[in-house]
Amino acid sequence: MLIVHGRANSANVMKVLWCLEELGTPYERRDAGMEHGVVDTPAYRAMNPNGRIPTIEEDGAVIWESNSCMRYVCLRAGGDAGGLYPAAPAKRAGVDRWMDWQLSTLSPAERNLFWQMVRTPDAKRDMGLVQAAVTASAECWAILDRLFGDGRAFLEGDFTIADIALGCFARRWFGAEVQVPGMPQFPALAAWYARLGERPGFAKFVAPKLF
Ligand SMILES: N[C@@H](CCC(=O)N[C@@H](CS)C(=O)NCC(=O)O)C(=O)O
Repeated sequence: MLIVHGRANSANVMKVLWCLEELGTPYERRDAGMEHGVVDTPAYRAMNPNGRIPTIEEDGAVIWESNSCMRYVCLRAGGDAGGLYPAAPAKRAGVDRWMDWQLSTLSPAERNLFWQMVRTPDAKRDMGLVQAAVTASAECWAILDRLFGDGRAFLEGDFTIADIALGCFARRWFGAEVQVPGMPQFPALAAWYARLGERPGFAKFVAPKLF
């Protein structure tokens, strides 16, 4: 049985759960992280020396980094995982680049919007950090808004794990929980986000209230 370690309200865990749902893969999820602890235990650190979530394990194999977890889940499904992870080199690289971009560019830019608005008590919120994160992440989302301006349905045409990786973070841009005055509108991006909302995996794991 494939085991997913990580609390379900983590964006990076959501990616893996949504991906598993798309594939219909059976798994067991075990809470870890924040109020659940676990991540600092020697047993967990032996699996994942970063003490971060998610970590997945199966038959002695251990994988961490959420995007690598999604790739593993797709590869074990075989073929192109029903289109989620295309096999043709140029198509696969197209998917991979958006997943790398989410990690390297989008996440550092958007982090303080989520953390300040959702995880920081009102009295301690630093609106300077919030505004800086809105500006930085809007530059990233504007890139995708322009991309979707050509009428494509998903990042690389058909739905892939790149849409899952970015969709979990788009939740942290469009969600009512993070709205602040002055956030730019991105109509083409919003239309893509609405399409993601039609997928059962999004509805089940990503749509619930952020906390
Ligand atoms: N780049 C890593 C980031 C992992 C990460 O930072 N996860 C957060 C949750 S989204 C975490 O472990 N937070 C500490 C905790 O929950 O205790 C990945 O994509 O898996």
